[in-house]
Amino acid sequence: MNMNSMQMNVIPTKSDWKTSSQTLQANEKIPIAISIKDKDNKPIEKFDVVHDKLMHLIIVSKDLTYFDHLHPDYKGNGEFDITTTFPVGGDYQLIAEVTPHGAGDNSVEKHWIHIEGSEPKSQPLIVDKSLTKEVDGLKATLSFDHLMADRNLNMTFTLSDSKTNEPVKDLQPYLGAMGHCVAISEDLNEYLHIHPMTTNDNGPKVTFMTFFPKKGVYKIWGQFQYENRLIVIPFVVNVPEMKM
Ligand SMILES: [Cu+2]
Repeated sequence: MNMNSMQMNVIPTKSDWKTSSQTLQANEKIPIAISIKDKDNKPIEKFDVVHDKLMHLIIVSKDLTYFDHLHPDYKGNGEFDITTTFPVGGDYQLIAEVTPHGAGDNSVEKHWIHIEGSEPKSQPLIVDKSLTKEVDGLKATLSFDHLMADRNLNMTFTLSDSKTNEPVKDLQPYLGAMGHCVAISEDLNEYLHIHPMTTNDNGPKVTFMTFFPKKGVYKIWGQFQYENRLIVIPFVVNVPEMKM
C-alpha cells in the first residue's frame, strides 16, 4: 500500500550510492550501484515487489526540467544496479523507492550527483495557467477535487486522443496500474510517488489519491501507456495552504 499520508510502517533505511568514476560526463553511460541497508548498516536482503518492480528510481534535474523513471536490477545482498546517461551537465537528484519485506510501506532514498558537461541555464518553474496539455498524441486535463496542502485529495487525469478528440478507453496498464504519477516540490524536498485508485476502466479518467505535505509549487508527471507508447505528461501546480 502506498499511502503517502500515512507512512507508519516504513522500515528505516540507509543507502550507499556508487558511480563508475569521480567525474561523470553528460551523454556517457554511467553505471550506478545503490545499496540499501538497515539502520545498523546491514544490507537489506528481501524486498517486496511493488507495481511489478523491486525498485523504482526517479531521476530529475535540479530545475525539474529533466525526468526519468527507471527500474534498476536487483543483484542480491541489498544492491541494485542500473546504467543510464544524463543529457546535459548539472546537478541531478536520484530518488530510489523500495519496500523492504515486511514493511508495508515504501522507503525513499535520495542522492545528488553532479554531471560534467555544458550546462544550460536553469529554467524557472512556471505554474501552468491551463491544466490541459498534449504530449505525443495524448491529451490530458488535470483536475483536483480540492487542491490544498495537508489533506488527502483526488487528482484526476482525463485523457483523450489528440487526433480524434475521442475520450481514451483503451489505455494500457503500465507496471500493474493504469498510470503512475510522481510529484516533486520546487525545492526538491518533497517527493510523492502516487499510484491510481484501483479501477477496471482503461480511461478516460485516471484518479490518484494523494497528499501534498506542504504548500508550494510542485511539478507533477503523469505516466501512461497508450497505443504501445509510454507517455509522460508534466504539469506545474501551486498547492495552496489548507483552508479550514
Ligand atoms: Cu517505477
